[in-house]
Amino acid sequence: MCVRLNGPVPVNKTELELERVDTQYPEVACGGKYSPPYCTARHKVAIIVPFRDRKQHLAIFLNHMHPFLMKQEIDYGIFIVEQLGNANFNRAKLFNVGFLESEKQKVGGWQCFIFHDVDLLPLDQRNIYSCPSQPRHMSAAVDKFDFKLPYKEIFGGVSAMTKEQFTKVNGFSNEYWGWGGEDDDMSARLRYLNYHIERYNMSIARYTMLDHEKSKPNPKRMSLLQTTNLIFKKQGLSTLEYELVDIVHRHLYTHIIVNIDER
Ligand code: NGS
Repeated sequence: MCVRLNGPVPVNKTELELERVDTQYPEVACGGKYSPPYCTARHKVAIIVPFRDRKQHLAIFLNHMHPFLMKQEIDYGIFIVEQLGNANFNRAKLFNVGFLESEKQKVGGWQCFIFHDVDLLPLDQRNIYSCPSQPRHMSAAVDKFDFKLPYKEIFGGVSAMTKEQFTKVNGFSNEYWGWGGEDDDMSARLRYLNYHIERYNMSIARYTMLDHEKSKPNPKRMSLLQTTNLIFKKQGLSTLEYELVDIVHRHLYTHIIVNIDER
């Protein structure tokens, strides 16, 4: 590490135009990639962000994340995975798509994956975007929850896994359509393989959440969670199906656009 990282970082939540933000940060290479010029980065990190209909959030997110990550001197790329159509949103399946597609890019070789909601912004520069030896739940202290951990097993919001950890648990489940449960399913997958979830200290793992309407909860989430231990090895990355519509290399992000069907 070449620079000293201080704690709190300012947040700009005012309305921003995505097209305008995309003209900022000349240090970032096409597709939202960055490598520190004067140090050899210890980590090669892909940030995977599921997305639909949140252009304003995306502008604020990119405007916050690039300067934040560049200061950490990591080698990183930001991948925005957009679900087309009006079917229920499937956050977990989009993570699986992002994992596979980011690997297929010309600049691949990611060892560490950060699975990131677009509406969460880290507030402390010491919250390093890397993957330790155990999976890390990054967004432990969110303002919406009064900066307290809602429950011990929570793995939602922002989480980090190595390529090996993610592959061993067979990625996320593809079956969670609508809000809730998919992160608990991943938490259970990790538990079944004897991983334990790590967290930074609550004074570091601080995030602010952007305002949005509550999404439609998935009525099947509790029953799906009952089956995780029986099916996780057979259902996940290994059974992922999607139609890749386009990949666009924008300045501040790689835009992966997909159709996924709810069956
Ligand atoms: C739990 C959900 C998780 C979710 C967490 C926090 O109840 O998927 O709330 O949600 N689990 C179930 O519904 C089974 S939040 O308010 O941050 O959107 O991550």
